[in-house]
Amino acid sequence: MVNFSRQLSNTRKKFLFFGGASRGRLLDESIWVEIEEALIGADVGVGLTLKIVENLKEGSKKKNAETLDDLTEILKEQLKKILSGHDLSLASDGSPAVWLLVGANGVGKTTTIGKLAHRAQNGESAVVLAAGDTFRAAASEQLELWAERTGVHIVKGAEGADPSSVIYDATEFASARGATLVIADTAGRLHTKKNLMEELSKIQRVAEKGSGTVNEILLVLDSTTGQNGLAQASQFAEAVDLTGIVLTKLDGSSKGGIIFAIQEQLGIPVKLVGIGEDLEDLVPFDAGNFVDALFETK
Ligand SMILES: Nc1nc2c(ncn2[C@@H]2O[C@H](COP(=O)(O)OP(=O)(O)O)[C@@H](O)[C@H]2O)c(=O)[nH]1
Ligand SMILES: [Mg+2]
Repeated sequence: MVNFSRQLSNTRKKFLFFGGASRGRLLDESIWVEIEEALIGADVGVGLTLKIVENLKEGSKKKNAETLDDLTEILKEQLKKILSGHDLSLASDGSPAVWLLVGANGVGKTTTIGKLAHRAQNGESAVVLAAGDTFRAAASEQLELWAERTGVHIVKGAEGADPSSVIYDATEFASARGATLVIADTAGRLHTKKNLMEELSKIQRVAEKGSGTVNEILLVLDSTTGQNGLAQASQFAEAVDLTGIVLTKLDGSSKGGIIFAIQEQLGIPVKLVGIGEDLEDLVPFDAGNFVDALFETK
């Protein structure tokens, strides 16, 4: 279990207002504006921040909060409630579950698939990778390297092939071999390109024509992009039934606060967090550890 302490060292700087010298500060009228500024500055988002501050005002009365420190404890409870970790699901009948990874270019989709294959291999599931990024030949070669490193099968198509059919083929291949999980790569796409977003809905439909069921559609978001991630997430959520977010590159990011805005505004849980470039650097999201690490004072 990762405690997020090291990975959040940059994001934590945005939450410094709540720690350090002013911790014992007595509550006064001006503190609410300062809290507002601190949360907005930490990428929590304007709408959610206003809501949080309202709740904090109420909570501070109920609990007779006297200092900033007292408020911070109430705030941490609120933030933990907003986030809640969720497991990734497999099909209950042993037929192949399909996990689709979608997102913009360079956010970490292919790397995350390698890490997921590694985790699944260590667990119960027999895995097949589907090289659904047929846009560039280099993309399936990159996925093939991950397949070799993790020792799982991969199904590829020719460059320019229909990604739907590659993913369909992978589910049939998995089914024939009794594999329980297909993890499918897709080409990176801009959330503003309508036809590419429609292609995603097609992939979802076709993947379910055979023996597979799409159990997870995971939007991969680069945590260093901050508020733009929210715009991406809402567009992707319109095109496909997102089941979760993978927040990558949290190591080094200072904009991890975006996680609250996504969860609150879209109701899509953050399921996994990428914390580096190696196989082991993907961890299940744990709200308690995450929030505690944000407010850690050394
Ligand atoms: N530091 C860090 N780098 C990552 C993480 N996930 C992916 N990357 C890097 O981000 C770059 C793009 O990753 P890639 O998987 O090719 O992105 P894709 O275009 O979405 O498939 C690569 O250099 C990865 O090593 C992460 O969690 N932390
Ligand atoms: Mg890729």
